[in-house]
Amino acid sequence: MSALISSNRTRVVVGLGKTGLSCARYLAERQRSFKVMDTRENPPGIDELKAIYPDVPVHLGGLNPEWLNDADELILSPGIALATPEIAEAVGKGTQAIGDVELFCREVDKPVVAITGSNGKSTVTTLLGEMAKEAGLNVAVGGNIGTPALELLERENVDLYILELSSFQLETTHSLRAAAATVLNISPDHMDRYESMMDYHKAKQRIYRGCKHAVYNKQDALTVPLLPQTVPATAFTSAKPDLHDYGLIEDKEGVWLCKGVERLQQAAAMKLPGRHNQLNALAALALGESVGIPMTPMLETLRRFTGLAHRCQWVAEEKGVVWINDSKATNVGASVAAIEGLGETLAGKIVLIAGGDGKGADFNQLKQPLQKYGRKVVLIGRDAPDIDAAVSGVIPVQYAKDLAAAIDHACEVSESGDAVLLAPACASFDMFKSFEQRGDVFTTLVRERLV
Ligand code: UMA
Ligand code: ADP
Repeated sequence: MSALISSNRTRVVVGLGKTGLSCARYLAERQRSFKVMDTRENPPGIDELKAIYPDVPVHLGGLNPEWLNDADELILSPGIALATPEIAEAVGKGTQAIGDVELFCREVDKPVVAITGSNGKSTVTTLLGEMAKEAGLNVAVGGNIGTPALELLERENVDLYILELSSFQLETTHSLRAAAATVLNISPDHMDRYESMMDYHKAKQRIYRGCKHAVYNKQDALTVPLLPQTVPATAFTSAKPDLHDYGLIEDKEGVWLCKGVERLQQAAAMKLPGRHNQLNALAALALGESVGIPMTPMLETLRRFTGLAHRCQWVAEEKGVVWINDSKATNVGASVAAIEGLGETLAGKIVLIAGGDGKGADFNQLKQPLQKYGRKVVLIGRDAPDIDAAVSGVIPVQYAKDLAAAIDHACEVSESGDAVLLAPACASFDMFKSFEQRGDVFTTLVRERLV
């Protein structure tokens, strides 16, 4: 342990979740001294820290202002806001606040693609990772998606790093300098942590700092990089693209993913459903191209990638009806995005399976998209009557006693060209352990029903 006090610099790792533990490991392996603190009495990483580094000073159950103020550097976990009074005070006195991604950036020596946005981050991050693999690259994918960035540095012979970054992580990252960076879209999120949309926007924009190539959403002004014009940038759009941008062109054969006037592939060849996923695909193509991934393997990946589990995930197709699992739609906004995104792309209509624990939500926002794109709503779960009350004036509604009965009913009423969409607009806890279990049950039952 004496090796851990070989540096005079005083560091405090704040937070002992996944991120804090990855920082502790990283620092210890490099013989850099540090202390650890967490406001929780029993943070998730404590047993492992004690087992591997028993001599590291640890403060639990609150923040220790003395340690914070005496430190040269605070390494903040994303769950700790910079605005926390004790942190802000220390920073005001000259202590530097960084995060795990900053430590990663200081050491990484291969290109990094950085992806943020309010929605679609995990989808684009995973898709681009698959494209890079298909092209034969040794790719390391992590960040907010689950594997802390510093753990990726332990992998050998990596050609390309792909990081999903949250606004929380971007706040404490100063030296990103990504080979390619994108903000996919911006809509209100985490407003409990930000004073205004402007602050949230400012945090997201940090992803572009020092980047070699920016990719942005032409239809979302907040994603446009606030950078000098000399930095190369590519836009994506659901409209017809300009010469060097990515977009969609519709002709009598259908919708095409395009670069400028070049038709790359029909959108219908993708398994990822919905207009929002076509935008995600265009963003991934633009990012991939800017770091030299050839087009052929990228398009090949688009044809087979079925998406992440529980997020508008393609489950099956039979008799012209496609079955989609969007169990992650645990609130009204997510269901609306799925109904609109899918609805625009269908020849037929949507049979929506919804209901569960509504958390007191107002379901009226479902009315308009259901009126436009819906064939029928099949309701399950505790708060089914609340959804019924909101939408029954615009669309036929059927109650089902459980998910299996809902699937049976959806099977009977759907027609060729339709989609049956599980996007419950509710949490799952009245009937299931989690949204993941709800989605798994749906997938299993649908596949059994259709074979
Ligand atoms: N916490 C305390 N006291 C502390 C430290 C944390 O109460 O001293 C709380 C936080 O407020 C939070 C929880 O503990 O509610 C976890 O925080 P953490 O910073 O320890 O989180 P990690 O386990 O390190 O996981 C983090 C990301 N979590 C958050 O940003 C809250 C994970 O994203 C990420 O996968 C992981 O690092 C690896 O990079 C999760 C997430 O929900 C999935 N992200 C948000 C989102 O996607 O919307 C931003
Ligand atoms: P994130 O990692 O940003 O939470 P995910 O890829 O996990 O994003 O998708 C979460 C939800 O957001 C999905 O249920 C999906 O319906 C919706 N979504 C995905 N991509 C987009 C997009 N480009 N625009 C709007 N909504 C999206």
